[in-house]
Amino acid sequence: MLGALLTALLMVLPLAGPGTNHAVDDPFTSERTSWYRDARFGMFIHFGAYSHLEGEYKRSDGSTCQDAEWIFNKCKIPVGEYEKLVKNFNPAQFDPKAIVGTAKAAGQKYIVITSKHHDGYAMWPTKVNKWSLRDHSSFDKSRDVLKELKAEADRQGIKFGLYYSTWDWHDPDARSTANFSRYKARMRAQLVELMDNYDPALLWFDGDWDTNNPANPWTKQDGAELESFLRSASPDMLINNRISKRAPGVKERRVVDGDFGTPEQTFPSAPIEGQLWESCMTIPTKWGYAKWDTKLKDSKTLTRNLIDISSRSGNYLLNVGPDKLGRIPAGEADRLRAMGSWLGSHGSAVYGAGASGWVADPAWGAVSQKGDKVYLSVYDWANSLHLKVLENFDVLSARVLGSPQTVSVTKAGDGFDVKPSGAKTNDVASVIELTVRGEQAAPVGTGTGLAAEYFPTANWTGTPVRRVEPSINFAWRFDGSPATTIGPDNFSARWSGFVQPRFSDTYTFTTVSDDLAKVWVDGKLVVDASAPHQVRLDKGTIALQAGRKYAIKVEFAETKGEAFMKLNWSSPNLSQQVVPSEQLYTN
Ligand code: FHN
Repeated sequence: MLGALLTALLMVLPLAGPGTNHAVDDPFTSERTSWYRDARFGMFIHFGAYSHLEGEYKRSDGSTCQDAEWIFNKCKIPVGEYEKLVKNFNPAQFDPKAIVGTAKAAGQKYIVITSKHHDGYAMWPTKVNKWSLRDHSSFDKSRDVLKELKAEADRQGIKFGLYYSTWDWHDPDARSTANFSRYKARMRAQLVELMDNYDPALLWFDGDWDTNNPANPWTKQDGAELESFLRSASPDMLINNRISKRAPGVKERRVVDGDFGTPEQTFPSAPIEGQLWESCMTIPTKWGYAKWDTKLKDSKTLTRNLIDISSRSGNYLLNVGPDKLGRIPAGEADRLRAMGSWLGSHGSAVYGAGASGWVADPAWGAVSQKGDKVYLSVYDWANSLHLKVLENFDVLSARVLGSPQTVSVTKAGDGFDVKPSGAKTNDVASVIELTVRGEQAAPVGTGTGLAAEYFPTANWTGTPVRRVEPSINFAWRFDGSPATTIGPDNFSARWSGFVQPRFSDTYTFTTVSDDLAKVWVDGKLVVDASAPHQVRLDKGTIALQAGRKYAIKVEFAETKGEAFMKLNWSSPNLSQQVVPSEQLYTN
């Protein structure tokens, strides 16, 4: 929670500069992100001034234009007319208990509600302007829907997050390069209000694309500065990757911005390399409420989406669009309750579970793993299900969740044949839980990190700054560098020592780098990203024996602009993480 004095200080104190590393921890393993990685399922809520129009705008010539949360823009509503329409917005039936209750019934563990969408309308009593539910509506002026929802979410044990669009169609300074700093100051002040008043566990930024409809002067540097400010203001808060800015014509987002990636209306076929991820999706076709938007995804599809997503170590942020009175549409609530019903008896296959490196994705469903449990979520039931294995492990026992039927598991070809004795238990997915035993990990290492040399040139020359570096996890961005005596451009680094795996596995080493990087393990060049590049992932593999120490040398150079360097590793027994200090030794 931010105090006014701290806010004022943070808004003027330099939050960066030489010697700053903006990477705060490893989101794959940090305590800060653990609730999020376990949650797997959240409720997105698109609720704003646009909800009042119910997806339809009748033009003066009698024609009708349809959209939802984009209606102001897509239907080219004159700003004065949009303001006039919104003046009648009165979500009197907004009921935080009902909304949080629906999320609970769905099995959703966190909520992310739009505090300000692209139309710039604030859903809280902002002091920054009068374009808000408090000051520009017919709603009860004593109410604060975000405060009510936050209080109810806290009461019911659900994390509370806020969506905020950096792109703003209503504030004229937001599309003016000349006055953009005034808009940024207002944005910063609003974000401080949101942190001070609602203490969000997560900020979900949006509007990061390049456009001139209207112009969006936000830059990657703005995003970097804002992320740095937010990290200082609220260190435990999670931030998504849309805080940055995508380059013109670029659809993909980078894995170096925020804590998690945000594929939308889709999800990947495997875990995203280099960053946590969360798929956001609608139940009908639109995010905001539209009375004509009546083609909803069925609950089986939605539940299987969740199962598939969590089996790839992702989260599912499923959206509801409350109507103009503030009510979740019945069709959306019904589907959420059906999902919650499945989760009620099968949730162990989702919550805290993730991708298993031990088995291949099966055709008959999805496989997730949590510790010594492997969950087979079966969509196409059969009396024999083949499981292709990628890593040797033993199956100690097997059972069908919610059924007394027996299950036999026998080695067969490239894996196991899993034979349930009875019928499926659920039309959405029946779950077979295997209790398994894999390779015993070697004891946790006693390492403290690698010997680091930081050079004031881009070619490893000059007098280096030397220290023991716990891990290679750096986001120097535009202004930071490895030491206060080294500038933000034209520097290089060498880390050397030994790496000690805990499993006998084929390890994948992955660098996330800008500009260049090379990694040698046991004398082998495993990663060669030596051509200067923008932010990029590069990887290579090498077989390693548990407990042994292998020589490792990593080189990095930054010429100009942004600088990032991260060394991750993974194996069939180890989901991706920054190579931790306890497995790194200077000698
Ligand atoms: O333009 C927005 C859209 O209205 C909605 O908020 C989605 C949700 O992820 N984000 C943007 C489109 O990518």
